Amino acid sequence: MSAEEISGDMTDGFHLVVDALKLNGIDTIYGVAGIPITDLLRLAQNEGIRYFGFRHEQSAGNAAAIAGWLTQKPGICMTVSAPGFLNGLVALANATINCFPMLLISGSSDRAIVDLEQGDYEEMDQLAVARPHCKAAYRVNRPQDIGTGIARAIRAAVSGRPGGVYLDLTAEVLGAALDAETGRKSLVKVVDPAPSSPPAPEAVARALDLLASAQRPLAILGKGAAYARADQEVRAFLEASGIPFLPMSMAKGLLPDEHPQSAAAARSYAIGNADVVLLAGARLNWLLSHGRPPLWNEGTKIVQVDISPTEFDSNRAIAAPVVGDIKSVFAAFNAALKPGKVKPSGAWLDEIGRRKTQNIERMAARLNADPSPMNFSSALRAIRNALATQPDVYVVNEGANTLDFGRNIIDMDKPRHRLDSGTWGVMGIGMGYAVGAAAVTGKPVVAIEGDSAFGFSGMEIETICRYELPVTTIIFNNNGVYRGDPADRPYSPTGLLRDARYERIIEAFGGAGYHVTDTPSLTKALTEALASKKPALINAVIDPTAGTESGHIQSLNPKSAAAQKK
Ligand SMILES: Cc1ncc(C[n+]2csc(CCOP(=O)(O)OP(=O)(O)O)c2C)c(N)n1
Ligand SMILES: [Mg+2]
Repeated sequence: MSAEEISGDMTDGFHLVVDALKLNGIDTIYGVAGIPITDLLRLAQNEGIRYFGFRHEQSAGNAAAIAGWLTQKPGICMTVSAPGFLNGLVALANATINCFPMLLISGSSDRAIVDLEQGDYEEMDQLAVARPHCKAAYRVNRPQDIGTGIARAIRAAVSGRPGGVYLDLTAEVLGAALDAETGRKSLVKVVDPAPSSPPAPEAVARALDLLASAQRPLAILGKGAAYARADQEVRAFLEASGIPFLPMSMAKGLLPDEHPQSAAAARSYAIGNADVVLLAGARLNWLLSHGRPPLWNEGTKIVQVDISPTEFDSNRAIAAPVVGDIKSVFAAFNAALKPGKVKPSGAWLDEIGRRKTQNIERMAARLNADPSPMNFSSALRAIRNALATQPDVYVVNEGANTLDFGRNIIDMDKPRHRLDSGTWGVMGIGMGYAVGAAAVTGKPVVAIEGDSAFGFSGMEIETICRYELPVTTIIFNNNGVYRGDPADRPYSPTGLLRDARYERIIEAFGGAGYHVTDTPSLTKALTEALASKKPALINAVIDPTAGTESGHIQSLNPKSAAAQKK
């Protein structure tokens, strides 16, 4: 059937889904077409919703997830049943672990057949599979429930701690008819989908008292703080109190990296020696060494601001928990902060400053070197130079060494402009995030990709070219995962094809390809690509011996206890 050919007094599942999405301000869908959602996608497009069709559902899901993080509206990914759903599920799980609001909406096969395992086309109990991997999962079984199903899914994704939500739409429901009036009445416009959650005054007082008692306070800002769009409130509090801060990776730019209170260049010293840490929208997970020694001091007291109370005491005791949304909490902090009440000691600020200068000088020597072939530092310096005058550019970054060096070397000036592998350190987000960011911001995107990382979503270069998005992909081509094959070990588990000409991939789709082997050419290619506002791919040849195993997290590789006992 064609979804448009229905008589005036009747509607159907296809129309109700589109009407419900539009009613709730959803204007973009990312997906891959097929049974049973093809007509749904066509109809959505006819009704003015933008549709981005991908080459793989994981990338469509990643685009939706990052769109959600950038807009505070759930990003929508639509897929076909079983295999398409499973491909999208990785992105849904990744969105959930990163607290990005996203909806994975998948068509599903005939429930009567699926539930009796009678072997339907793309048979799978998708709801059961999805449930452990997302924040909430729902199935709509009747057309008159579509409005409620979408409303619940939207609210679950964006309220409280944001996350991924799965919505199962059976083929039967999509095709089912309903009289138009009943259909209209069944739609739900979600009122205040992410209600603010102001903190309790006593929690605010406890937090400020603890910070006031500190000689050596430190703030750690997570991507939850960036998501909250509390840019002014957070900055005002940190500047009024003078507390030095560290941004987690995707919180870079919440305050500019150049800000004098940034302690990023003295990270270990600052964490290890703080007496009170203000943790805002960041979790004490592996990325912060669980808040434990040796990085952390046992005696450090922690103020934790989080939307989710179950986060407190997750890894160590929290002295001053503050439940609430970051914007409301920092507004309350600002209102309650008396001038001079919180005051880091001069010695603490001086020591952080001294170590920052020392570390920056040490890094400068590495950054200013110009080895041939390029290494991570020199190539990133070339990129940094090209980006220096372009603070609007969104930076996507994945890989191991490419990610770790990239995080340290590429400064961010604006909030929510750095999009990377996140909580899981996952590979494969690159091209999906690039498309999602370009789609919702209309701004240029530069994706800095390890050659292995790029491979996970590389076919989406065609998607980028098809939609003519202003995305420049830079591949750090060191012939492998972490580094190239050693000469005496071809086909090593970490090796990739030597000297691959990745730039020719984009040329196949009409984009601009560059092959660069030195830093001036890299800066020039990137500057040219950004000026063109068109799809480009720069194959940057990096010394295959430059990377280290696992980048900066080598210590997480298991070591054989047996070998150590020898
Ligand atoms: C989905 C997924 N699969 C595998 C990994 C393991 N892994 C971590 S980094 C990485 C690739 C690193 O190589 P590359 O992207 O080329 O970066 P480089 O260190 O060479 O700069 C891989 C495969 C992962 N993090 N995520
Ligand atoms: Mg590599």
